Amino acid sequence: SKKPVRVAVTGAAGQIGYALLFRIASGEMLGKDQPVILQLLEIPDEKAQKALKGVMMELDDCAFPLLAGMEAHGDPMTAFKDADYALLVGSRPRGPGMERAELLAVNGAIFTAQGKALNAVASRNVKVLVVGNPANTNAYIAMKSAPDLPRKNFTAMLRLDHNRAASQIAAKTGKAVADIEKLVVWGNHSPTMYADYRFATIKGESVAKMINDQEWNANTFLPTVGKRGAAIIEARGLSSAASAANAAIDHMRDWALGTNGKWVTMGIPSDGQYGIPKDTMFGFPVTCENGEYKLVEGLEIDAFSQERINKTLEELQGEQAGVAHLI
Ligand code: NAX
Repeated sequence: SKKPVRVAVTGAAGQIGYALLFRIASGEMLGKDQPVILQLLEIPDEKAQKALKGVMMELDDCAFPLLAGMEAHGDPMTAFKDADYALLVGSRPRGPGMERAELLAVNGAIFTAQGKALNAVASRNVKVLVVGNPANTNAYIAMKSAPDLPRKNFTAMLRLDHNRAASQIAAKTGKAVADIEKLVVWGNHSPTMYADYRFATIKGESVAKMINDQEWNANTFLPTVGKRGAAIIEARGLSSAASAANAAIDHMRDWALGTNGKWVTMGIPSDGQYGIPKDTMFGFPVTCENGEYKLVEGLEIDAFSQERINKTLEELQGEQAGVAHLI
């Protein structure tokens, strides 16, 4: 049997944590033959630590055969020790009346500390996924705070946007969501993201030709995907949690186990492709193989797409400028 791998999860007592940990422990993320040790981080606050203990009691009560160990932590320096995977979910949500700059500053402090801790104690091959918002910029801060780790180890979650886009396309075309390939979401995990189905196919047929409605694309599809998070809050009274956890599982599983040539969307540090400045943590189409992602290069960018890409890039550059003093 395989040697257990160490999976660190932050914000482990939160909503997404509750939808995520049980699936990691049951083998849905890294495979049904891969034992895992969960290294769970919460803020040192007594209430959060107590809630975390409660979640761990429930994990115990599942008697998962693949759960080889479990630890509670209040400090990233111990939580990330030898971690092979790190899912950075915990962050400070925007409070009432909180300015964007303030949000960036408090999260900047969290992700510089966590980046430094990963740099100091994690496995040199650690695969990091940042879920906590603003996800792209938090991932950028963590990457910049971990100079001894390869840049490519740091990613941000765009997969929820990708899955949301796929689901909208399936509904529009009346086709099975499982048959959609070559979908891309460019840019920031925010309403400015650009979900792009120009290359997408369903059983080899062009989705763009099937839909053939630029008005729907610009005025229904993109706003629906972009504002889906707000629509969930409006309906549920709470932000997306199970779908976010599901996207995190999809992202990590595909990165670790491969996509068999299929495209998926990951937020990764740019190497300058598609005119995106180096190091910008940007949603791109990738394929994964042998534990590495590879950018899909050479796609044609038309005028409408360029305009959308510029807009989401501009937003990200604004966020990066807002945290420049931290890194
Ligand atoms: P919750 O508020 O339910 O849980 C967050 C947990 O993180 C809390 O238990 C809190 O104590 C903990 N935490 C805060 N700071 C921490 C730190 N420095 N170290 C360790 N733990 C810390 O939020 P939840 O609904 O679980 O959402 C978590 C994050 O995901 C939020 O930032 C949210 O905005 C973000 N999301 C990102 C998505 C994406 O697609 N990238 C989609 C869903 C979600 O909105």
